[in-house]
Amino acid sequence: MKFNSTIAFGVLAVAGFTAFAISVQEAQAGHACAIIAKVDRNKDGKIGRGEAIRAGLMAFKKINDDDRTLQPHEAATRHIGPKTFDKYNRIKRKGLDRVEWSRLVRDRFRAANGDGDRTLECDELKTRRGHRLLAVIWH
Ligand SMILES: [Ca+2]
Ligand SMILES: [Ca+2]
Ligand SMILES: [Ca+2]
Repeated sequence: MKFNSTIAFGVLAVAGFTAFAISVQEAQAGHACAIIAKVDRNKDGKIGRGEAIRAGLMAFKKINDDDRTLQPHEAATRHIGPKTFDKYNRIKRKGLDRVEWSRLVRDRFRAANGDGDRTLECDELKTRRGHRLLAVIWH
């Protein structure tokens, strides 16, 4: 009985991951700009750095288990490989904490902001770098 429920949980976990993967793919395919409506606190139709970091922290909460940091397998669901993980994980004995995660989000925001102004516009979210930001703020 216990064995069966373990399998059922595994199936649910995989189903959940697949559902997430599809939503990110959908976001990247044609609805990249849909995230703007979701995170645009000041209603200017663009994503500011603070808005991106706030959204990033909501994504953090979504993918984290009940501890305080992200382990590599949790971060991997957001296209963060071992090298990137290690680069941002300054305090090595734990996973990525909220401060370290926010640095990663901030750097991806900056990288995606091709025109160098203060905000991300819809077209900037459709680029490869935009997708990389999307992966860490989608929630
Ligand atoms: Ca905004
Ligand atoms: Ca965790
Ligand atoms: Ca911009």
